[in-house]
Amino acid sequence: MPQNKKVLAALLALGSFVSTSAFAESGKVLDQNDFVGISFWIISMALVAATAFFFLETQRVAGKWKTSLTVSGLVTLVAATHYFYMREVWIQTASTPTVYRYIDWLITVPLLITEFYLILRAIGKASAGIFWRLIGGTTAMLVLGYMGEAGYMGVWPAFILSTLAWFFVIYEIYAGEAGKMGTTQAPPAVQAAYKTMRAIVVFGWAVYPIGYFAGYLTGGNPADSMSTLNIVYNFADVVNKIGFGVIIWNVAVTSSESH
Ligand SMILES: *C/C=C(C)/C=C/C=C(C)/C=C/C1=C(C)CCCC1(C)C
Repeated sequence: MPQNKKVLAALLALGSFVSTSAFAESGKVLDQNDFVGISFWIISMALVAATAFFFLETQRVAGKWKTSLTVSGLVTLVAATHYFYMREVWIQTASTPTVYRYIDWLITVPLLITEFYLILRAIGKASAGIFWRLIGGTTAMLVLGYMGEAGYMGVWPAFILSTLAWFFVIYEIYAGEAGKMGTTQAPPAVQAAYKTMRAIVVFGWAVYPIGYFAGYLTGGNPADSMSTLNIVYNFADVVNKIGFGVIIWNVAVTSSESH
């Protein structure tokens, strides 16, 4: 069965990433009181499990849902790999792995936002404009966020401009062309999923600017601020990468079984 072989190959590739370590030769291990490090560890494993799950479940759903589920698995695969590195950076150096975090986001966020486009395409004729507005908005949001966190730009202006780009994306999925299509043309189960997914882009994604704010804009002790920033970002990734994928999995399975 070629389908099974493909899934198996993907899982083997995943397995080889599990041992990936940025600093294999240094002797430092996870400290039992390092709760930020522990959160990196737990989430990296949850992402591995979620990836295996999404890839395996592609076999169970109807053809038009397979791409959506595969993309969910790619998001958690890319994130898992980055989490192994981020975990090591944190454990070995106690510093914030900003560059890995943003490389991860720069790949996973466009993939996540593409899920809206894929869902709309599974139900009708979605225009390419929808796709490019979603990709453009999220990319601007992330580039500006990185410029703030990495010191290429003031932390406040980066925060404000990045938030505006996020609002632009929210506008598109609520009141723009995507929003209209997702809430009128789709069958009820898909409409429900679409609405939950866009609520995640508002409420789940809102956790990231809160993390940024806590990390850079409260004027608190830098070490504490960085611990809070990492815990908040890590928590947000569980909701927005694994939780988001589970919603897509649910609508894919429900809609496949009802045909
Ligand atoms: C899997 C990773 C996801 C879904 C990451 C999402 C990240 C954001 C929504 C970040 C947003 C930001 C702002 C709205 C303002 C401050 C800077 C950011 C980049 C943290």
